[in-house]
Amino acid sequence: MTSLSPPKETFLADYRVPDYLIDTVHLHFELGASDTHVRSVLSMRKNHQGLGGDCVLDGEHLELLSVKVDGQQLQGNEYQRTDKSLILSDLPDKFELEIETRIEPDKNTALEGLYHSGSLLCTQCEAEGFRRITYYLDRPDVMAVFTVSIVADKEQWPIMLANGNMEDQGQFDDGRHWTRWHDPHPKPSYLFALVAGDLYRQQDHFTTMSGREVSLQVYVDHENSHKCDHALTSLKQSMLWDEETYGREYDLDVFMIVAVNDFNMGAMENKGLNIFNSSCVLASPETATDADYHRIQGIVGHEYFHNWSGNRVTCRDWFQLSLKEGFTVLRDQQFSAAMNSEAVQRIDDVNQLRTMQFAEDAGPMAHPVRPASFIEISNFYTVTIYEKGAEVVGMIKTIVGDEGFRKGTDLYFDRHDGQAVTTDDFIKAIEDANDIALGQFKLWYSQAGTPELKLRGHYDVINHTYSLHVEQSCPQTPDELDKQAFHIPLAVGLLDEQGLPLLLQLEGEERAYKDFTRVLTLNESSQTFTFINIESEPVPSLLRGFSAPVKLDIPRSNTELEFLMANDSDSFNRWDAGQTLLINTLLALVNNVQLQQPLNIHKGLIEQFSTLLTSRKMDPALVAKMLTLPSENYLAAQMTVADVDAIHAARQFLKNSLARGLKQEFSDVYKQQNSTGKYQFNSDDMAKRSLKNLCLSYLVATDDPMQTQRCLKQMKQSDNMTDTISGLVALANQVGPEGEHALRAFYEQWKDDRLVVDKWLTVQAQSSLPDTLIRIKGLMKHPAFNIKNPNNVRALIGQFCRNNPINFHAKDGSGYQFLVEQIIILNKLNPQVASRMLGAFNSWRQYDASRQELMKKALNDIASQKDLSPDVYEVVTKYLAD
Ligand code: 0A1
Ligand code: ZN
Repeated sequence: MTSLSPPKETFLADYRVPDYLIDTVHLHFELGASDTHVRSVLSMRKNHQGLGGDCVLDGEHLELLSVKVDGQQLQGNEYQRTDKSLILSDLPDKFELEIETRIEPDKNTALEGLYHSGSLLCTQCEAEGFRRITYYLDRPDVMAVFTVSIVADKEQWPIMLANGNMEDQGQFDDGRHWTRWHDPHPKPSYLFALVAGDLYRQQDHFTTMSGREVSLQVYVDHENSHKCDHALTSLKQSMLWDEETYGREYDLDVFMIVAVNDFNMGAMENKGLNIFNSSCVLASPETATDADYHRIQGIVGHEYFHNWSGNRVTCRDWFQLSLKEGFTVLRDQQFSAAMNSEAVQRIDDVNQLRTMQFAEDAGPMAHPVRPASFIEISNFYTVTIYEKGAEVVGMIKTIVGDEGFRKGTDLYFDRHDGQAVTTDDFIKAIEDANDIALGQFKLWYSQAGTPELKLRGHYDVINHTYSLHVEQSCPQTPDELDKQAFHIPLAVGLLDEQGLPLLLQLEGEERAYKDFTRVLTLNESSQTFTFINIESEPVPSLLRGFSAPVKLDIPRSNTELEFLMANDSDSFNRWDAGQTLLINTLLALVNNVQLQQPLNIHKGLIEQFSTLLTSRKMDPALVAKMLTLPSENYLAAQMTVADVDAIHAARQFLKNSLARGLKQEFSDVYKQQNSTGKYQFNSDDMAKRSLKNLCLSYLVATDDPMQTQRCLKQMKQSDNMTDTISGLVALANQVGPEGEHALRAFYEQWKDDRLVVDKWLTVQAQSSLPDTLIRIKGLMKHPAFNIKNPNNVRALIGQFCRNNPINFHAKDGSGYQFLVEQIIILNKLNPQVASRMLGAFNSWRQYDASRQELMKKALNDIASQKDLSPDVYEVVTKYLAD
């Protein structure tokens, strides 16, 4: 975990094929919580494409018990060992290597390799956790067929699972039992998984498109037996959707999902044995919100889709991580859109990209979708690899069209099944299937930074033409100063003064384009597109559906934004126009706060909101999205020097003004949308709840005591967590005894449900009330909190530092100091989680001089620690670099 000299950087340019290959692996586990014995038998051979060096096996935190080559025990002087490897020399071309190691799962707080979670034993091997189980060629381009046998005490661990199909099982006389699993599909070590414990199993089945029966099994703690239905439904939906949309069929007899309480990430796609953070799989109406249901559906889909995009076709090296992640995120986004609302899905995805990924791209950790180097690969499970990666694949889909994309992915899966490949191989398959060249497009993989488009329209009254002049640029990023022009698909439409779509015909074209939206190809730093036969000055609708992950610079009046908000046929752009209007309003208010001038908003905005609220035509979910104010973090990113206090004051002012100006409307809509039926997870009901609870949040902002009563009543009557938590959030952000009472009662009711208790922590961590940090420090000593549990850490520390700007950025630096203390503790316990928490300092250079000074000191305090993990070392040094 720790290192004294600076950890080593790994470069993509240094990639070499492996010197040895592994055909089959036989693993034998004798499980014990404090002492697990692992025997690994590898059939290996020299790779004639390799350079022919020694055989260097990766291994960390292992006690080596024995090494045998072709049955011959090696003496200590016949191999070399470092703290990270086992080196064998003078090997024959083909041999059997047998290694025995001992590991200590209950000392493993990093949660990589084999570890304890409650009474369960489970593994996490991506990216480099397998080397904590045994010595191995722990790299994704070494693919082998695994057979795994497990022996353990039957009473303590009645269920024992590994990848693939179960071949056999049996009992010993001494109370132990055994199982043997075989996975016929060659796989890299990062997809290995093992689980043992006393678990409840819920089963279902799925018949694949070729008629094969697959047993579906979800394993959870017994107390959660009533929370499996949604995951199983989501799994069946995913399997069917992937067959219908991508032609992908499942390939084993069984598909298992296991829920564990201690997990560094959301979930893991181990072949046939997905391991999930319990928060991403368990759901019941009383304990999970609509957002939880939605996230679970998406993550179950995501992990399932990896079976093809990641497992059958995997990554050659970790620089190619986005090959599987970007593509799989795109697939899960498409799936979620198909299961729910396409428009809402796009808005949520873009919102996340803009708030999180744009900030990453503009900060010290900026990296391309295919990075060129890393110190710790765990630091690269980022929004850039995942979300921007998905946008990049999405742009390819836009460029080649839906059919062309399907032809391309079919060829990709077909051509590379069973291989470990690169993003270049992916592009090549799309190019070959569509007979196009994507050479310039590949810059999206190698250049970091968010491109900016400067757009200027000009209407020529005499010639009836509308020309759009576009200049693209990309800001410098730490890794690279000069950027080349990207290939950017820019989807546009034009509206006439009634808001009706115009036919689109570019100069030189014989006839108008078939659709009212067309994709312009930007591939130079400066270009002009001239539309002809335009009878009067149009209003352009630009970057429809957010067709590329770029920022737009286009001067727009409030009137024009209001026009688009009301008329654009592209629902994403309607929302976006509304957001731009709100951002402009908020930034003007921020300015007035800073100048200590009176605050006011123009009447037109209230009228717009009123029209939206009372419109019966629009999907209530979309209305709710449009009425949601941009977050304080996103507003901060729009300022040259972020002023947290002014932003908070301005946003609060706008919220209160809208609340007071539209109190009656909010109240009416609240009542209208307040359905009394039993909870169901479906788009219509979710949409209603989202609008209703948005209205509630505005109503509470009127400071009318009646609204407090409304929250209490909602909490009391609610049969679902969505309504309950909305009431609680409103109360917890309000001064007065009701919030305290509600929090206490909520905890009493839910103290035995750890996922609900995490929500209780989050509500308090996000409270904008001034005593929040004191409260959080108190909560860290509460029995509900355990710093070794990543969900607890994220719910309390993570939410405070990332989603409570007004308190985290307190002028006295108390928020920063608090985070430093936690990172120092976490660095020793769980480096991955420590490094993620550090992310709260990503934008530290964006704040005023005195806050910058305080954050710099905080970062230096971390950097000066002895024994920094590579994870924290890499991020902190990048943050501090000039
Ligand atoms: N491949 C998983 C993400 C994941 C990555 C690393 C993990 O442990 C360090 C765990 C999960 C996914 O994309 O879902
Ligand atoms: Zn993934």
